[in-house]
Amino acid sequence: MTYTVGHYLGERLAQIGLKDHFAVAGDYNLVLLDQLLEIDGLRQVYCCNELNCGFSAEGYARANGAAAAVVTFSVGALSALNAIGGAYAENLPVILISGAPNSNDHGSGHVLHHTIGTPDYGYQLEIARRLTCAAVSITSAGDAPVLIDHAIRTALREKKPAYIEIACNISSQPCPRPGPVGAILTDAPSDPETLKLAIDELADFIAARKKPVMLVGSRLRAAGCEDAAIRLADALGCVVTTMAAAKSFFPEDHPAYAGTYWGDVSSPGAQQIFDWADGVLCLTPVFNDYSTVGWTAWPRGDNVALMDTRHIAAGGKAFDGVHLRDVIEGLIGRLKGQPKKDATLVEYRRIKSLDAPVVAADPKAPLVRAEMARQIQGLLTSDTSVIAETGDSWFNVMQMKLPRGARVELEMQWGHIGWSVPATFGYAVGAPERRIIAMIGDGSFQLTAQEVAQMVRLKLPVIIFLVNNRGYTIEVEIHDGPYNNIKNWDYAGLMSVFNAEDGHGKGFRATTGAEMEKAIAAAVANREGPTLIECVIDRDDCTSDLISWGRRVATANARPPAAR
Ligand SMILES: Cc1ncc(C[n+]2csc(CCOP(=O)(O)OP(=O)(O)O)c2C)c(N)n1
Ligand SMILES: [Mg+2]
Repeated sequence: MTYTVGHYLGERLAQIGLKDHFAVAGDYNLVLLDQLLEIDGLRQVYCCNELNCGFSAEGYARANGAAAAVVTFSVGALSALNAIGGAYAENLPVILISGAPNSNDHGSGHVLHHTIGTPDYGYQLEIARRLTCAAVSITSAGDAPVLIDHAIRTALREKKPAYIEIACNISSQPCPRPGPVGAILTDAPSDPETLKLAIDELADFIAARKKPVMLVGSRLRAAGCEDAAIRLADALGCVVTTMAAAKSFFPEDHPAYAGTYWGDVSSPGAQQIFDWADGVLCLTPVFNDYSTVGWTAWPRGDNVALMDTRHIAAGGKAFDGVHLRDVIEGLIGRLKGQPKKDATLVEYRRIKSLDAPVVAADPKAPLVRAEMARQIQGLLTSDTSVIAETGDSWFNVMQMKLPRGARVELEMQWGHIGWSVPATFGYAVGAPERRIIAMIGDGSFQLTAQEVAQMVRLKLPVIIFLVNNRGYTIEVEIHDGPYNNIKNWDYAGLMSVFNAEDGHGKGFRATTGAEMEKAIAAAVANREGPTLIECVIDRDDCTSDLISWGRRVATANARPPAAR
């Protein structure tokens, strides 16, 4: 058998730990798909459309560290690029692979199908360059190994998406086999001198403060520093809070954990302790308008030290070219044997109110949000992953208490509604051993609903809580109008459509607590496919946090233009 460019690409994907890749077929990628099918241990998983294909890969990367999506030129790739923008925003190395025009057509003046109708096909590569950390076009087999390696290596190093387009007549061309995977996993080590200076500065920052707190941000997983952050917290002894987008990136049963810091929609006590602190150690934060609650809760100034993936800033100085894990290890070494900086933890324990137990609602009463959230909380185990969609699902999940090991997946930087359906599919493909629960608003679900059919196809026992509040409630709270009302669907009924003649998905509609409980029991028992539970609640029944946060964000949006 001739070893080909497509084999090379597939083998590299398998080498970096991918057991699956996501695909939608099209004539520019069919031969490539044939080549990829021949790679041992690399399954081809199909999606209903390319937007979903991109988001499925994004979800898989969350479970598995990296992912790949294969699409056809323009009509496919331009849809997938939206999800690639999301992967960039969310720091996930998703490799987007697009079939492309025959190498003989490039520069020939030919107009081809699936293009914008001009003989220049370079626009897709140009767009991809803006949305990825590396974008390459392969029009000769000789260049393929170096270009493929460059794209994958850069994506893995930067934890950002990369783009590879392959001319449709090149993927079956002969190509040497790839060497050891180490060649694409290499990374420059921290500069030792800069590392020492950065650690000195951080150690001074901490020494000069009596009441520090630690804030964990959403790039911690991409930085590979979740365990290191726990050890740093142990060495410091102070309160640790997570940012909303970093929910589950620090164990919630850790004695120093004080919940989510999110301005005035923080967990009880978290904001008070934050405001009382005299220093904030920020690990890999993302400060945007949402995370700062419309810029009302933005830690900055002299009392803030930033510890980012490859960048440290403290005491008015900044350091680059160091790895966060090296910085954390060095800092832990300096803190060894020193008295704990536990003032914020002592104070937090004094002001923290005991969690009032949530009382079950009357099982026959109309279902309300609080009862729905209570029942979902009851499902969480240490092997659960909750995928929460943009909308009130964010705020519902934020209030949940996670057992150690439970994960929450959010897409707070990109915030594409509908992301969660394909991302849940991709996550379930990547982590079949976990209990996977999705919380999705009705409005969001309508964007990408068809990907539930792929969960049916692969018999994935995902549990979907579809919150039917008859509209875009999160937008109602930010700025209401007729555009926030949506057409109702028979969401539970969709499952029989997706099952067709061979599926085992189940759909239930819950209008009371008792109906929801029964549906959950059936969902847990269904190991042959997804279960969708449509939770019917009132249009205005949302968390109070959504209302407070929505008002702040609306105020930030409504700032008048500055005078020039
Ligand atoms: C692709 C995309 N289009 C539009 C929006 C704007 N948007 C943000 S939230 C939202 C409504 C979400 O409604 P739903 O899923 O029903 O959640 P709820 O707030 O009702 O819980 C919309 C339209 C978006 N974020 N992404
Ligand atoms: Mg809704």
